[in-house]
Amino acid sequence: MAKRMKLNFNNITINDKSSYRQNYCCSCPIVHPHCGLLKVVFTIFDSMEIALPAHQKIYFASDFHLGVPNQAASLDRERKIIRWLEQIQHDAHSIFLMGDIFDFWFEYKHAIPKGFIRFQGKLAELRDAGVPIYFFTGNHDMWMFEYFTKELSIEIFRKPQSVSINGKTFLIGHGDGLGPGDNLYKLQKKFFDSKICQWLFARIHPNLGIGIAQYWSKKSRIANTKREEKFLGEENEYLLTYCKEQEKVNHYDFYIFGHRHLPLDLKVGENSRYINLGEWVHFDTYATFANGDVELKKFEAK
Ligand SMILES: [Mn+2]
Repeated sequence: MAKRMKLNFNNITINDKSSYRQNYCCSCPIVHPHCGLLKVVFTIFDSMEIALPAHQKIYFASDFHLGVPNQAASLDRERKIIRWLEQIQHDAHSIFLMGDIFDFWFEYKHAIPKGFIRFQGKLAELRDAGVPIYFFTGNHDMWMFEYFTKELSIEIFRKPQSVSINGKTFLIGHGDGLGPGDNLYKLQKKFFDSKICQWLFARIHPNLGIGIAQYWSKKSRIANTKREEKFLGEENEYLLTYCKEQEKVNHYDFYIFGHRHLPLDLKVGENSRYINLGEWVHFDTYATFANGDVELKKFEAK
């Protein structure tokens, strides 16, 4: 039985399962009875329930990539994000920040990286005003540990989460490492996620460690892409493939992910949609949930 834990947020219950459970498509856990191949393993995700009052909205955004391509451009983007937070705070029931918020982040035992102070201040103000903020780690900021939770009372999630809002079901997460292929990345993620890797990185002096990380960061896709990402077609959008596979096992009304850097609103099944949040370097897109529906929007759309 899952242990139910009441958090200090209004109208929100989090099912705190002590371990990850896995669900198989039939009784044999390893080999598929029809094709003989290793079976796809589906995860039953930890779940959260939210009761959303009629006059409020839930906001979702991801991939701010604060820090790239340089300090001046990042600061402009940070100010834009603050304008967005100021605009939404009057009706925000809660805010889901869904990964790659920072292009690089590492918490040392007694120090955090310089910068992004306006953004952190704004998050503090929202939290102090009672707005719940949920922070999902992305592949660029997976090294967030306890600081945001201790300093800002912001819950950190490292894996996709199943959320029920007024009876609608959501699967939400950053989106990295899901779907077919990209095995090298999945292996890398396991390594970077490991305690030993994090312990070793923390032993490097920050002048060097953060310097190396920023060098790598500047080589990333988003720091070097002059134009936005393009739609690859339904067959080649791996997160859509993931949603369709997941839908065979567990139905969700909405799948909300980031990571793809392309705002998308695609049909997964008859009553199921996949929404990608885009990013804030080219698109400035975010999603809202209100009145039983998810809408993808652009901030300061011309
Ligand atoms: Mn990203």
